[in-house]
This record gives sequence, C-alpha cells and structure tokens, in this order.
Amino acid sequence: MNDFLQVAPEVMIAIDAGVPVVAFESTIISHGFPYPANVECALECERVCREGGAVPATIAVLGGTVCVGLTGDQIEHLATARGVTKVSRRDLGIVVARHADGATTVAGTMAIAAMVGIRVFATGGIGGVHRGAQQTFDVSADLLELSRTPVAVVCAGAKSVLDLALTLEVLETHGVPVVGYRTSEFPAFYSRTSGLGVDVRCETPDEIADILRAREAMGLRGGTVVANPIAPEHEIDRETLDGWTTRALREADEAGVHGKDVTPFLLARLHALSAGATEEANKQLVWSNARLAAQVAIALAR
Ligand code: PSU
Ligand code: MN
Repeated sequence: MNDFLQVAPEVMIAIDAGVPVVAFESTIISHGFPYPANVECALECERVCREGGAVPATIAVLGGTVCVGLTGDQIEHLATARGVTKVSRRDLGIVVARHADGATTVAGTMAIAAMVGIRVFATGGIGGVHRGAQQTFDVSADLLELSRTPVAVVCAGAKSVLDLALTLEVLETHGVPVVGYRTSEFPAFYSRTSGLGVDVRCETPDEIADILRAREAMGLRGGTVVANPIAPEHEIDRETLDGWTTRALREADEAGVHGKDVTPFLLARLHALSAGATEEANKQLVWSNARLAAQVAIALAR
C-alpha cells in the first residue's frame, strides 16, 4: 500500500476476504484513561471483539506511520508514552510528515478506517457540541467527519459534559442518522437517558445493518451513529454526575483550558472527582460497544 500506511497482516487478510472487522480509536488510550486502565480497556476491547467473531483493528499513528491493527507492545506504548498528539483529521498530515506518534480521535479513526475499507467502529462516546459553543464555537470535528465518511460509529451517545440537544441538531443538519439500539432515547454516556430522542430504534444488529446497507446502496455519503446505552448495572446516577460535571466544567474554565485539551481535561477531572466511578463506567460501556460493533460487522458481512 502507501508508504505512510501499515495494515496488520491479520486485518489486511480479513478485509480482503470480507471477514468482519471492527476499528477502535486510540485517543481513548492516550488521553481518555489513566494508566493502566487504558491498556486494560484497549486489550479487553480486542478480546471482546474476537470473542464476538470479528477482527479488531486498533488505529494509531506510530513514528509517522498510520497503523491499522496494533500489537500489545504498541498499545502499551500509546498508553505510557508522553507527548502523544491527539490526532483528528486536521492533525493527520502533520504527524505523518513529522514522523510523530499520534492517538486518533473518532474523526481521525473514521478517516483512516474508510481509507482501508473498514465500515464499523466502536468507541466510548463521540465528541459533540460543547456547552457554551455559541461563544466558543467548540464543535467536535467528529460531527463533521460523520457527515462525510461512511463508517458506522457504535457509541454510548455523547458525554453529558456536552450540549446533547445541540449535538443532535448538528448531526441532523449534516444528514447523520442516529440509531438507538434497544432504546428510543439518545443515551448520555454514563447514563442511559437524556430526554432526547433518536431517529430510529433497532432491536437487532441485522436491523442496523439493513440501514447501513440501504445508505451505501443509495450512495449517501457520511456515517451513522449507533447509540448503545450503558448497561443499567453500570449506569451512574444523573444528579451525582451533574454535580461532578458542573465542577469539572468550572475548573476547566478557571484553568483556561480550550481547544483539543478540553475533552481530555474534563474526563480526567471526572475520573478524579468520582474516585474512579466514571472510569469504571467508561470501561464497561466501551466493552459493550465493542460487543455490539462485532455483531453489526457480522450482520453487515452476511
Ligand atoms: N469519549 C470518551 N473518551 C475519549 C473521547 C471521547 O469517552 O477519550 C475522545 C474521542 O477520541 C473523541 C474525542 O473523538 O475525545 C473528542 O474530542 P474533541 O471534543 O476535542 O473533538
Ligand atoms: Mn473541541
């Protein structure tokens, strides 16, 4: 393939043979969890995906090479190295040209997955419209990537630190369908409900695959959000969460955090303020998404 791109042999063979493959992002490893929870999360995603019958392809940039499918050592490196760049679409050319390490966001991972023909991707939560975006213009590039790149993103909705109503408005504007898996509500990451609706409710992975296939058949560009609520036993109580969120947002403001540093800052503060409760919930919901993504990839391959 190209000089800058390295697809792991197992992933390459699977893509060529039409075997289901699921992409995973790496920002969650370098910037979403502390060590060693980040390694545990990534390795368990891969295990769950395999157990479900699909091949996992964790995506990152290492020394300027875009890697699709990582080794355990490469995951460990991303989990422990300092100064790994958070790589969205904007940053891809820069880290490749500079031979740098980069952990890819939802947007960055989607762009790479589409380059190699991977159609399903699992993560925790997509980025969205930040609260106060009317002033800051902080709207995640994930939403714009969803508007242009044909990958289904299995997630637990978007984090409650965001403005979820505005996030759904922007997705609608850009023609991105939001599919609820066994829910009629858009989930709010750590909790199952947000009071906001989805565009369609699906009960099975096959129903989801039908929608993805119909979109592909019509040549509609862009991705699909598959929203999979966190399991009830791992959910965090809304009011408790709101307290931590308000405090984390105020701290971010006081510390003058902005741009790409906002999301990692808020996640780290929530993990600390909740004494690890958000970390545990976050891991559980990611694994659940990995499981569903494998099922969707299998349904799509049929
Ligand atoms: N959700 C999580 N953990 C994360 C992220 C989202 O539970 O680490 C990351 C994803 O990589 C997502 C990114 O693409 O945060 C969004 O960042 P921003 O808001 O700067 O676009
Ligand atoms: Mn942002």
